[in-house]
Amino acid sequence: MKTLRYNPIPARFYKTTRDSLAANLPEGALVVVHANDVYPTNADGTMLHHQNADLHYLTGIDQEETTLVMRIGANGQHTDTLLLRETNERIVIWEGARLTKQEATELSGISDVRWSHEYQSLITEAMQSAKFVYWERDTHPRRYTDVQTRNERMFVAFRANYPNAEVRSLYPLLAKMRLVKADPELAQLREACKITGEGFAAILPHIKPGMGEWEMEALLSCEYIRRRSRKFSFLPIIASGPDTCVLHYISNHKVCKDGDLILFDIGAEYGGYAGDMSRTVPANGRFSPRQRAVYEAVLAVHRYAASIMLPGVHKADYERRVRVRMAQELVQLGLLTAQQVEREADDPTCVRKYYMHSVSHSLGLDVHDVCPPDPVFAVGQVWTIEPGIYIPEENLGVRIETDVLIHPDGVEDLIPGAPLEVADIERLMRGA
Ligand SMILES: [Mn+2]
Repeated sequence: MKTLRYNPIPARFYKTTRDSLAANLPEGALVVVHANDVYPTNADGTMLHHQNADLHYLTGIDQEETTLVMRIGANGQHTDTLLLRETNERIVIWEGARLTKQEATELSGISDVRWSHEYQSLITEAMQSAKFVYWERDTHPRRYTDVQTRNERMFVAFRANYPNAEVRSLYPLLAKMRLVKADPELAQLREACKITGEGFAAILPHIKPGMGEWEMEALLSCEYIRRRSRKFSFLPIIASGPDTCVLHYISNHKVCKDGDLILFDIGAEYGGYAGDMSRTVPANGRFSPRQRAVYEAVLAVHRYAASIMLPGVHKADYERRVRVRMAQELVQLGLLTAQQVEREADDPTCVRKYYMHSVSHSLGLDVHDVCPPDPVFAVGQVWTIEPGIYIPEENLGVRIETDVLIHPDGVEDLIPGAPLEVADIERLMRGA
């Protein structure tokens, strides 16, 4: 068996995901899902390969130039073929061994594994009986990019050969399936969250005024990778002082000062699954009265959000109720007036001046995991809870984010290893 940095999910899980997908597709459907490309940088340089999440979800194969082809028969029967980059001695010497057919079968549960040069003949053969084509095409509503993925590129070539094929989107089905996490996925997510929280707690005693944000990034990277994470699950935000109000600050280039807050929005990846956590701490280890007041306000909203995230609740209504609660806190802090809030008591959109994002997103293989357009909370879903208050005129921003699993009677914090309370943060920063 191939050894990996992470403990892989057993192959029977991937067989189950393919069975569920097939059960929701009509007879005569052809499913095609490609790996992501290895993206170029300059000259002969490349970026680290990041697998297509749907391919990972259906096969567990974390390797470039991989393709899953599924042919759906009657009553959810399906014939699956995995195409792999053919390995050779030169690849072994320069890049390290790629999966053998045997290893790919052990990881994915697919017995029919071929080399990728058979791709065209396989598609040609499959199209003789296919009635519908379900091609993996990322149609995430907030996706914006000029770069063509391998799935898109292969689709363009396919379209040229089969201009009349009836092509349908896989995205709605897979988004619905991926929203609810199975037990083996929860094990990976728990590990990603554990690494995320424990690694952060480990660096807290070392933070002090005069430290570069990049030094904190370096310490975190060390704590994550030594716990068998491959990398940050997204570009880490380590923002001090005025940049606590910049939502996606990632340059991490400043030195933090005495009296600054430092906002961390960070996560470790484990086995392809993402942790995502935010904590805001005082550079000198003690919150000022104003910093503390804002922190306690965000924490109160966080607690409220966690208390109303229950199975059956519509996410849109949950977001609205959190805005109502946030408005109370912003009035308390003197940032909004009671009159402003009263005018739109049911949904005080005036909170957007200081709280401009939503409170929760789904979490899984992707940090902002795929999700149907109007989700309803249900058991087995994993969401972030991340309210924030940002006051640029005071150089003061606070975000508190945990990842939670929904149970029948409420949510479970998947990152219990990182402090939430002011007293716990101050104690850990004293090294006590
Ligand atoms: Mn998040």
